[in-house]
Amino acid sequence: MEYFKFIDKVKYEGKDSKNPMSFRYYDKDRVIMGKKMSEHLPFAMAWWHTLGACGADMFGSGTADKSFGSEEKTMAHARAKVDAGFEFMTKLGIEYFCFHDVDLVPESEDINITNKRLDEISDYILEKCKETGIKCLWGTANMFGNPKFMNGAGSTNSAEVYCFAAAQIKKALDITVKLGGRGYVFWGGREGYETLLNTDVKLEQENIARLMRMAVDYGRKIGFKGDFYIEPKPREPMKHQYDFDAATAIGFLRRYGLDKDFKMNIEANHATLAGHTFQHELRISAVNGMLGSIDANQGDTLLGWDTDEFPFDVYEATMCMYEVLNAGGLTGGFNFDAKNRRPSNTYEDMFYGHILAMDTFALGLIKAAELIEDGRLAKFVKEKYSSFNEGIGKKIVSGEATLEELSDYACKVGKTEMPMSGRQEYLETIINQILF
Ligand code: XLS
Ligand code: NI
Ligand code: NI
Repeated sequence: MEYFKFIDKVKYEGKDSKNPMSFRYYDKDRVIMGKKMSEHLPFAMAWWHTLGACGADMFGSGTADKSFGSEEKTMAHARAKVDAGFEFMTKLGIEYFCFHDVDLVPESEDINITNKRLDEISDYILEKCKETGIKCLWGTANMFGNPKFMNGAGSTNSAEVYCFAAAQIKKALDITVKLGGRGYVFWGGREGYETLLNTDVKLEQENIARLMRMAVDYGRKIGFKGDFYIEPKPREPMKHQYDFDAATAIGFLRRYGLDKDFKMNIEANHATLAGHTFQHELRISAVNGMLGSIDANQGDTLLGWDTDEFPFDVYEATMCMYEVLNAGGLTGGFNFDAKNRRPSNTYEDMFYGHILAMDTFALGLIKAAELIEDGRLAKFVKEKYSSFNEGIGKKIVSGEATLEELSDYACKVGKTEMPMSGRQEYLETIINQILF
């Protein structure tokens, strides 16, 4: 069955095209800095938003119909979602997808039944992958939706619930490996607390680390060669989440010796919820050698929650791609963890959302490459720190200097000059000049 009859294939038509079902900037074979756009930008569809989210919010039920012609919460519906999803990705030229276990099949109260369903659907997905060349970017286990995870999964107070979390991770890893996934994500939505009055933070964090360690051991045992990711987010649903931001998550991974197997999956909207820019989170991950993958969405500065909008801010996308190019690319990809606004409730809107996002990142890539080729930004930064290239600066950087020595140096100089100007406004002018 064909679900999206109104479009055969979304094609690149160039920046002046007025055809809403076309790309203005995403030209997959265009070569930028020696690599095809499609290689720079491994885009992924998020199973949960695109095939599952109907626009329900706290005040009203869904507006979009995602039944795909079958009865919801049945295996027939699960299969219809696979069909619709692969048709959708093929028509857009999206080569990857991301999933939670429970996005794929209706969850039963008995985990054995759910697992059987997962085996069945993943066989079907694997067939589709072979047929189309579409691949899995990453998988994950939803350990936040089911009521039993009310106190967390790795951080739960119930050892039995902890075992159910382990069972879900094991199965989600099996499927990720089966589908050739590049990565496996931990997003700890309930791994945190509402109040410290009832929380043993030390035990909870240690237990989360133990669960991650077991996941790594099992994953490597079954031949998973990809990266494990933590997707930091400061809050929502919990008041405080342990993986607050990249710096916190990286510190945690190092503390528990997990840093060799894990990288960051940075989501734009989570960065801003943490009071950072998207670029900040990417840079912190990159300088620690842990920039793995990206959840490419956008928040709303006027709203304090994870709105998961399709990204349209070219400035943000440019700075993101600037970080990614400077880091030498991603081992993961760009997952559109984004959903249509509630009133955008048609199949066409699903396409428009992804076209918008793909074009935004394509344009960001083009502009970031121009910034790098232009070279003024990098040159300025180099110059700004040039005092560390020689003399006492060089000695500091090499680690040879002592505090006494530096003190003697300062006392000898007596009075220092002001450091070189930061020139922010001049640099921002360069960005505008390249962008427009
Ligand atoms: C929620 C998260 C979630 C993860 C996967 O805020 O972004 O969707 O990406 O569990
Ligand atoms: Ni996400
Ligand atoms: Ni999110």
